[in-house]
Amino acid sequence: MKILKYAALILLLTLTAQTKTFAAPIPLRGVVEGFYGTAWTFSERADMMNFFRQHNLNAYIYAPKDDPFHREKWREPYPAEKISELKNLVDEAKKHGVKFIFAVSPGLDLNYKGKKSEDDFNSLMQKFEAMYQIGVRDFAVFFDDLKDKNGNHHEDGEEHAKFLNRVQTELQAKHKDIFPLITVPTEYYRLDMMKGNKVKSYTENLAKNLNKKIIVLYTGDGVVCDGITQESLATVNKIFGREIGIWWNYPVNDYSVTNDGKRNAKLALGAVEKLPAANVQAIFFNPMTQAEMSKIALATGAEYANSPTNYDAEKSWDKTLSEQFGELAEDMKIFAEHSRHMENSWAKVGADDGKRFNTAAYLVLNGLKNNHEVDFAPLEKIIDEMENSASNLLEKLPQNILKECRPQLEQFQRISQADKIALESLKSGELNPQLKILREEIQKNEPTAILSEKSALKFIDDVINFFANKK
Ligand code: LOG
Repeated sequence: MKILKYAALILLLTLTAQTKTFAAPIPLRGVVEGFYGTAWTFSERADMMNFFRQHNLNAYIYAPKDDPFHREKWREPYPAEKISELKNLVDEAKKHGVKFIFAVSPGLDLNYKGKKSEDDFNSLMQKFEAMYQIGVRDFAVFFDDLKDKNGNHHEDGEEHAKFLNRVQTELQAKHKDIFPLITVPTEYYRLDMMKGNKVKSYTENLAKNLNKKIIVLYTGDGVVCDGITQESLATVNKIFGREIGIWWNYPVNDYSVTNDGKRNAKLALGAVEKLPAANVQAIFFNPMTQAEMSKIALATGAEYANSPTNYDAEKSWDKTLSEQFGELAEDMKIFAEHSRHMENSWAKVGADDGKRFNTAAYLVLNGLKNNHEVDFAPLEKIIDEMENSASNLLEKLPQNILKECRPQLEQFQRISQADKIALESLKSGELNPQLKILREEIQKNEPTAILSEKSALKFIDDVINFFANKK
C-alpha cells in the first residue's frame, strides 16, 4: 500500500515537472502596435501596460505606421511634447514590468552608400539616443512594406544586414545595458522569402550576413495567415540560422478596407489559434485600432504565449469573454461568434463566423430545396438570441467599449432582424418585400460595419435567391 502511494507521488511529481517544462512561456511575448490607420492614444497605451501585466505579457513594440516620426519622417527627432508623452509611457511600462521596445522604419528612403548613408546612420542613432535618455533599452528597426507599386523593393539583403549589424554593435558599444535588436525583413513572410524551394537572394543575403544576436520576426507563410505550422517555423529557422520570432497579424483589422477606403470595418473578436506549440522565442500580436475590442484576442494570445502546449483556443475564448464581460459574456459571445474570421484576397485568419448558425440554416434551406419536412425552431432560436444579444449589448455595454463597436453591433442588429424576416418568409412560403429593403439598409452601412459575411449576412441573400429561383 505504502509503495503504491510513493509510486503515485513520484508519478505525480514527474508529471508536474514535465508539464512545467513543456508549458514554459515564450520568453518575449507581447504586442506590436504596428498597424496602419489611427494609432492608439497615449492613455489607451498606458491602460494597455496594466492589461499586459495582468496577462503576463512582458513586451510592447512601439511601431505605429501612422506616426510620421516612426516612418515617413524617421530622421526627424520627436518634438518635446511627444518625448514627454513617450517618457510617461516608458515609465508606465517599467512600472508594470513590460519592456518598451522602440521601433523605427527607415526603409522608405534610407541611403546605403556614401556620405548620405553616414548621415542616415547618425540620424537613427540620435533618434535612439533620445529614447535611451528617457529610459528605453530595447530597440527595433523594421523594413516591412517597402514594395513600390510594381512590387519591387530594396533587393540587397546584405546592405540591410550590414546596417542592422552596425546599429546593434554601436548601440551596445555605447550602452552596456541594451538588449538585442529586433527586426522585420522586407521579405517577412515565408512565401515571399522563397521561390519554390529556393531562398530568394534578398533573404539569403540578409540571413547570411545578419548578426546572430539580432531577433528576426516573420508573419507566417503569408502576411495574414491561417496559422503557423512547425514546418514553416523550421524552414524559416533554418534560413535564418536562429530561432525566429513571430509577428502575428491577429486581431489587426487595418486591411478590412471598404470600397470607400474606410479601414477597420470588421472587428476581429475571436481567439488566436493554430499557433505552434514549441520552438518560438518571441511573439508579438498586432492589434486593432480599437484598443478595447482588441483585448479579447490579446488575452487569448497571452494565454497561448504563457503556455503554448496547453493552449485551447475555444476554452481560452470562453474564459476571456467571461473575465472581460461578466454578465454580458453570453451576449458578447453571440456577437463575437459572428465577427472573428478575417478574409480577403490575400488574408485569411480566425475561426469561421457563425458556425452554429450555418449548421441550422443549412438544414432549413436544404430541407426546403429537397421538399423535406423542416424544423425551423433551432434556427429561429439562434436568430432570437442574436437579436436579444444585440439589443442587450447596445443598452448595457460600458461607453468606452460601445464607442468602438456600436456600428458593428447596430449592423448585427439589422442582420438579425433581416434574418428573422427571411426565416418567416421561408416559413410562410412567401418572400416578405421588407427583406430587400433591410438588405439595402445593411449594404448602406457596410462601409463602417462588416460581420458574418459567410453566415448570418449570407443567409439573407440565400433566402432572396431561394425565392428568385423558385419562380
Ligand atoms: C504590415 C502591418 C499591417 C499588417 C496587416 C507586417 C510585418 N507589416 O502587409 O503594419 O498591420 O500587414 O495589414 C503588414 O505585418 N503588411
